[in-house]
This record gives sequence, structure tokens and C-alpha cells, in this order.
Amino acid sequence: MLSRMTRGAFILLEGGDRTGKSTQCRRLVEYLQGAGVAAQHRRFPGRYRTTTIGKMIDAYLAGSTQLDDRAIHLLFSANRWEAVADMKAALQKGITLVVDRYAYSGVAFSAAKVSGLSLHWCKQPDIGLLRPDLVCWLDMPVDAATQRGAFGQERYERVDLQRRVREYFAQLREPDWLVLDATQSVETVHEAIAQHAVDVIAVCQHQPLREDLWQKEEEDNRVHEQC
Ligand code: DGP
Repeated sequence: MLSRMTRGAFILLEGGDRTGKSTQCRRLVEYLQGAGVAAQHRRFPGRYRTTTIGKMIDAYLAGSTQLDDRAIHLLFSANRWEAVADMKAALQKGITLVVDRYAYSGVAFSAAKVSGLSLHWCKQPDIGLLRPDLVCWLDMPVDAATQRGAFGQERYERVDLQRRVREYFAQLREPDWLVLDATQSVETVHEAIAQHAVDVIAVCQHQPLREDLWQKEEEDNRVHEQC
């Protein structure tokens, strides 16, 4: 007998600080649940902050510990890897995950630091992670984001760094990303995300999970090096 088991979709919201990701994640989960879709909210490094690695990241973000830029980069990545089993289990149960930040933030924020870590180096530890079915990039000029409440309170909330983060998101952007002007109203942004999310959930429910983040690019690089 053919299995009628369907999987949930991995929907990711990415972007700089204060672009409205958390609000949009909550709105999308509420909308999907209201429409009868099993959906849950995850955030990095959020729910997974209870782990030893998560606590180290918290202490670093709060400024109570200092770490080498490479060391904290690897910890952020390890925090994603330790979440994989939980995420896979949820997706395979048919639960759609709406995720606030992931490896793209990981690369953009680390590469944006003055120590000048390359994009190539930053991507390495996340190669082979679960690949999102939909990436929504909430994009807005940094000057507009700084006008939003409480900007400047966290470690990375500096205008120069956020500008470089935005540039790195632009470099990481893939052709199938949904790019949203995050200066629009909450409702307008929500409607665009919700419409795409519903389409993606329908398309990917019978497809296997994609555990190959940045893998193709890495294989292409290897072939190129061998030529
Ligand atoms: P948030 O709780 O989403 O506001 O994230 C806290 C800060 O941590 C934010 O400035 C972005 C940054 N951040 C999130 N994920 C990563 C990551 O994987 N690597 C680095 N270097 N920074 C990250």
C-alpha cells in the first residue's frame, strides 16, 4: 500500500535586526493554525537556548562572555545541528515549522564582523543541514530599522554591522527566495508570506525532506577544483 503520510514544510524568515521577523512568524503560525494546518514556531538561537550550547550563545549575546569570532560561529552552527533531530521529527509528523533565523543569519552576521571571515569559510559548518522549503527575506534599509523600538540594545545592533549584514544577505540570496519590503505594513507583508506558505506546504507535502543545505554548491566547487 502506498504511504499517505505527508510531511510539513520548513518555512524560514530571515533578515537583519528589527525587520519584523518575530511578529511575522507569530502571525503566520496563527494564520496556518486557524486554517487547520499543524504549524509550530521555532527560532534560532531561541527554543534551543536551553541546551549547553544555547546557554553559551546567550551569555555571548548578553556580553557576559567574550569568544573568538570563529568559536562563536561554530557554536551557532552547532546549535542548529543539535536541533535537527527535533525539527525532522516534527516535519515528518506533518507539522509545518515557521523558523525565525537560521544558517543564512549565521553566515551573514559572522561574515559582517570586522575580522573578515569569508562567506566560504562561514558556510562550511552548516553544509548538509535541513534546507528550507521557503526562504522569506524581510529586507529594509538599515536606517529605517534603527528607527524601530529598542534598536541598539543587543551586541550586533550597530548601524555599520547591520549594513554589512544586509549586503551579505544579498549575496546569499537564491533565485527562489521571497524578498519582501519590510517597510510595508505588517498586514501587507503577512499576506504575501501566507500566500506563498500555503503554496509551498501543498507542493512539498509528498516530497522527501531536503538535507542538503549548500551541498550542491560545495560539490560544484570540488569539481571545479579538480578540473
Ligand atoms: P535574535 O534573538 O533573533 O534577535 O538574534 C540575536 C542576535 O544574534 C541578532 O543580532 C542576530 C544574531 N544571530 C542570530 N543567529 C546568528 C548566527 O547564527 N550567527 C551569528 N554570528 N549571529 C547570529
